[in-house]
Amino acid sequence: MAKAFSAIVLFLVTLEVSQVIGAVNYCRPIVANDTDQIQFALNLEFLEAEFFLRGALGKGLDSFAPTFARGGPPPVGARKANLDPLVGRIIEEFGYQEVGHIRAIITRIGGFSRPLLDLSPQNFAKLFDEAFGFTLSPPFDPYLNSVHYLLASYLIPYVGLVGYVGTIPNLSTKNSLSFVASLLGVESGQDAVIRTLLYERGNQKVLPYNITVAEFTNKISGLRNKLAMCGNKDEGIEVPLALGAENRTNSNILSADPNSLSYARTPPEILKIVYGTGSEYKPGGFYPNGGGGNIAKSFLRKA
Ligand SMILES: *[C@@H]1O[C@H](CO)[C@@H](O)[C@H](O)[C@H]1NC(C)=O
Ligand SMILES: *[C@@H]1O[C@H](CO)[C@@H](O)[C@H](O)[C@H]1NC(C)=O
Ligand SMILES: *[C@@H]1O[C@H](CO)[C@@H](O)[C@H](O)[C@H]1NC(C)=O
Ligand SMILES: CC(=O)N[C@H]1CO[C@H](CO)[C@@H](O)[C@@H]1O
Repeated sequence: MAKAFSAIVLFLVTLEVSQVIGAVNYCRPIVANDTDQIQFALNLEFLEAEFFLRGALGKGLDSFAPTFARGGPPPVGARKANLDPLVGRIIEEFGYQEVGHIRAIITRIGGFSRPLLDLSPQNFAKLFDEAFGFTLSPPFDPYLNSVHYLLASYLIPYVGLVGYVGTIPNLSTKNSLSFVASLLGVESGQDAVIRTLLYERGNQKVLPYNITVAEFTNKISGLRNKLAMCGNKDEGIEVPLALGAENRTNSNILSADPNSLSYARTPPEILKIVYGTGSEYKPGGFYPNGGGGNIAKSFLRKA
């Protein structure tokens, strides 16, 4: 009797949770044409361009390509980061690469206004607190030094990379395929460089916290998996053997599946992560007002 009762309660609770989460959980590709799918990536390219350019140089997209934002508001909260010369040079180059990606997307298929981006230390601090499940003290500041900035950067190109991997099988023309493949190539290179720089520092403490760089990456990856709700597609730089390449190594400089193939994410999964809300219908995080383009907007309309 008690058993049956708790089974019913469990059923009701499960029902309630699944209604809150939404009946459809998109771990499968969505239906959208090539234009909309490629344009979706512009959301992440804007985010990366602004974070990298402003972090390295203290000025953003509008200083290099004023028309690309199409009148969208400037990001809030970004600052020049206190980077060492090597990291500064690398991030500056990444920033220019994102300007190129934005140009390529808007000249080939057209763009949309830059969405409002929140690059404030408070927004990063909130995400990092969520990743750890407690409040870091003092609050995490992405602009404090190279290690902090690299950890903040760990958050971003990887999401672009898995997004491009997810987009490719669903594209219909050869032109689109070759274009997205070329964007993916550079995006994955950026992610690899960031992860390598972090791996070199893997066992260092991220001062002033008593937590290593490797633990930070594991927590951030864990948060992204949790927000996206589609299983393990994201791994830190040091992992148990069972997650390492061929089960033979704890190093995990590249995050990949058991056959060392890149993980893929759908647009809804990506929105769940970059909104920081676990819901593609509920903007927040880096995009306080939500993303641009037909795909992101279609979810906002249904919110
Ligand atoms: C792609 O779909 C959108 C609607 O989501 C439509 O406005 C646009 O015209 C379509 N583009 C092409 C090239 O079919
Ligand atoms: C830092 O953490 C380690 C274990 O992760 C612990 O042994 C050590 O006591 C901690 N140090 C401080 C100052 O809290
Ligand atoms: C690695 O271990 C997992 C289980 O943890 C297993 O599924 C997989 O086949 C193993 N891979 C190799 C190459 O042995
Ligand atoms: C445009 C396109 O190819 N859309 C397909 C993406 O993938 C889903 C699921 O496999 C299909 O239903 C769409 O038709």
